[in-house]
Amino acid sequence: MSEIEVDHLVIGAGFAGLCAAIKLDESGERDFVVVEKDSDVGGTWHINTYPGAECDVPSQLYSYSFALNPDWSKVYSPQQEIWEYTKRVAERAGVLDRFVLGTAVDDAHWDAGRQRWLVNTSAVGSGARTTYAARTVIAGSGGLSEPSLPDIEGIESFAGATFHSARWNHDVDLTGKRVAVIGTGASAIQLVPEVAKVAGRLDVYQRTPNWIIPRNERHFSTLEKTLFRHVPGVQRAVRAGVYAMLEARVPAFTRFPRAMAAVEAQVKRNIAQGISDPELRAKVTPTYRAGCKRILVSNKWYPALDRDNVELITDGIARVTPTGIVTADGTEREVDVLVIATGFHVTDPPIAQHLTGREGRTLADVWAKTGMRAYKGTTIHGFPNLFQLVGPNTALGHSSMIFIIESQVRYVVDAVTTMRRQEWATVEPTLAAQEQWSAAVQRRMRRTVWTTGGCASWYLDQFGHNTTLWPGQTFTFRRRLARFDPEQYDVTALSSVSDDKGTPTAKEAVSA
Ligand code: N01
Repeated sequence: MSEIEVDHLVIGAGFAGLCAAIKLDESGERDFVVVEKDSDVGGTWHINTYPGAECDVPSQLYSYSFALNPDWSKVYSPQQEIWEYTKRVAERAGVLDRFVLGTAVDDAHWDAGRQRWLVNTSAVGSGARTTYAARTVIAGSGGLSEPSLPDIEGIESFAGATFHSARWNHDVDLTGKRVAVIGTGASAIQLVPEVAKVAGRLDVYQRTPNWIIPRNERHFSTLEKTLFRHVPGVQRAVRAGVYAMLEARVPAFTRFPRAMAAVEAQVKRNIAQGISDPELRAKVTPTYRAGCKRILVSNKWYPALDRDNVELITDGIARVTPTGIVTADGTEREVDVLVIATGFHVTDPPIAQHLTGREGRTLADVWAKTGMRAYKGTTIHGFPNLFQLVGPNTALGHSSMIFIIESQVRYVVDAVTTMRRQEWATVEPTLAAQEQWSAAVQRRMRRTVWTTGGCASWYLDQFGHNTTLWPGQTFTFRRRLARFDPEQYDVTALSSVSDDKGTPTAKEAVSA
């Protein structure tokens, strides 16, 4: 197995990994590789190709601040456009020569003697293995990358086609078929209206209804796009307006959940407009406070449920048989295709099983005991020189994750350039710093709608703590991460032990 020394190894080529690569490069930190198991850049926007996949954050904000796109076709961009945008940004930035696509990170462990992460990778398909010895690892593998499959009796016995929303099988023609969709979250509400148009019959299995607000759906006019492209400041002003509008909603989530009553009234109007049957209206009306689970955005979901070929089933699923689904009341509905839209492993990210820190324990082991914890959502005690993008308590339910990613990447780049300047080999947050940060975040959770709203959600971990979301405005997060703060870290100087084994640099190896 070959070994390559690099300064930085980035895991994942989605929005987070790509941002890290671009900003490392701009800062002069050019000796890095980005290892991505998928065959292209784009992360979730390359992988999620289910029909109807679109962003539910307005396009003007769902882009990098350093790469505005005047050509978005619509207020909410479709998946293909966002994926093409990430490709374009990567090409223009000139960083693709250091991307190792189609290669999975098998495991990574901290080698204290060499003061490096040893990262074992294997090429998808050929299985060819390469080890990278990296000073830092920047994990951008995403919180929504590993499908969570439901533990339903008999599901593996189903004889028809079955696939997860995030692994859509385009070879299966749904025209005229009997299709079942399990789950009614953000992915399901986008794909169900599209599948309903072609399926013979569509059974939608709902465990809990969501609050779904209407969306301002429209295409940008040629005049708007011309202004965005040619008149300085126009697009930035629109973006700032969208940002301010979304941030204005934060207090209702974090401090005044009762204000969500206004959202609930708006959703009820949306339901009344979309659904004629009172019984069906009752089934889709949630009984918990809006915002407790992610508020969804759609004009198509309720009308889709109202179609004659669609049935919303709210009896729990008892088991799956080779030919269909049996609900708790004993009814069996036969289906040809089973679509699993049950979300992702969020509070137990699989990448954590593959990272072994200073004390020989995996991050998954550490987090199994404490829940996910990281200093500023980014660095982790016991895991020197590891930077986690979209780490604990950095996700958002109200705005664009790209703002958070850029904030974290600034912090990481400041950290690695400080390390180089100060000739530090390692930085690791103190346990006290990490604990204080986590405790402060959890204190802020107490009044939030995610804690008080009366729902079970994937934001919460096995201890009932919300270790997923940032409980505040995004500009507060950015301010807290404005500069790397070595006073909260244990640092070690570059060791006298040379680890330069004359192995090729990242750029030489990738282009070889
Ligand atoms: O997943 P989800 P998703 N039996 O976890 C149900 C992002 N996203 O893929 O609510 C039966 O939201 C579960 O029911 P319940 C976005 O951040 C963004 O839809 O737990 N049902 C729920 O209905 C989003 O939040 C966009 O009771 C089971 C559904 O499955 C995140 O991805 C678009 C079950 C899972 O919903 C995840 O969305 C799409 C079981 N055993 C997604 N287990 C954008 O537009 C789970 N469910 C940016």
